[in-house]
Amino acid sequence: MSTDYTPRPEHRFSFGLWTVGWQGVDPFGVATREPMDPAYAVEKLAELGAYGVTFHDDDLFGLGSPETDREAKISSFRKALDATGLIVPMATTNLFSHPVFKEGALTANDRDVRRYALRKVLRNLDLAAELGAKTYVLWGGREGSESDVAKDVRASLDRYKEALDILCAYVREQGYDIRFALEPKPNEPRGNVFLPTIGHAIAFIGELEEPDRVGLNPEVGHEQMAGMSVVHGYAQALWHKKLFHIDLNGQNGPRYDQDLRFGNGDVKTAFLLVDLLEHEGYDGPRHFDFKPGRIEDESGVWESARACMRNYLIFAERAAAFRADPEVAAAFADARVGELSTPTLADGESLADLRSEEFDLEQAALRGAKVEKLDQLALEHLFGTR
Ligand SMILES: [Mn+2]
Repeated sequence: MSTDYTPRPEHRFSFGLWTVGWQGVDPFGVATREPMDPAYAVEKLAELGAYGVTFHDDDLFGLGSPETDREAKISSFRKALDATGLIVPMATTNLFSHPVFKEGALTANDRDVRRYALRKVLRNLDLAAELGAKTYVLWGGREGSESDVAKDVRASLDRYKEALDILCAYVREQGYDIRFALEPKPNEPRGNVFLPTIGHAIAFIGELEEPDRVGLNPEVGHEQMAGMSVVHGYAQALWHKKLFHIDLNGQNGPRYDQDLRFGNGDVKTAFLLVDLLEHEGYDGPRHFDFKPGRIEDESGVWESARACMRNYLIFAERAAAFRADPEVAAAFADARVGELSTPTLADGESLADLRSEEFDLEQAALRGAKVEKLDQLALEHLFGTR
């Protein structure tokens, strides 16, 4: 990783058009910034050192826009991609903004809405394939309910599975090199959203017809909204080989979805997450799904986008220094962190061997875990005092 913290294409940083293009509309206030032309966003992101840009269908062309208009907008976007060399690693569908999706999209009670939602995904999948996207994200923001009376959860999961099975079969039949990534979120905009955490989503994927084609796109803030450990969740997704894509941002605990720039919010978690991604060889895009503060003008938008990437590079450099420190290596050994990778039973060992083993219960119980020193060393590397 770079030590001058300058983002470059080889770092594989990507941004959603909806992030830098966010106009600042929130539940209490109207837009504070002008709409941003996607081609302009592409140029600026390339200038800043990103390698990729991602989009919802509706970020590129308004829902229901005439065919000629749609083609013109795609062509302008494509020209900007060609001119800058930026790629489209991921695309997704907006199944949440239009009022038609207010009660759900792929899991709406209204079958006609479900059929429309499926058509909308299929159409944008074709565009995603054309633009070379390898990952297709599904965030079911409206898939859920406020009332447990009015939603049959098991039927909803049947319909969610049906949709995923149809989409997987379509991608396979078309020969598209695309995998799907589900994005868990516990709530917001719905009172309760289906597949609320990484764990729920992984269990659901196991029930699909083509589970290998479906993984996760976990978002830092979403796991924290659910009160979950981000590092544990991402690590478990890696363990299941389901970490297809990531959404990096910042959040302060379980409250509304803050989408702060990466590094703002829970800094220690951000540091340990980057350590995990770098150390465990995550090789997908480093994708930011954040909202530049509503209180900023356009210069603040680019300042925060640049800072997302810079913070990632700083954390990566700090994590490498942490792992290269001999005192840290000794502290890892004292805390027996490596010992956990040794199987509990040796090869060929019998349960009789296990049962007959001598063990000084009282002595073992007295032993300290030696975690405090290791944790403090991690903090000092993060603080830059080592
Ligand atoms: Mn979010």
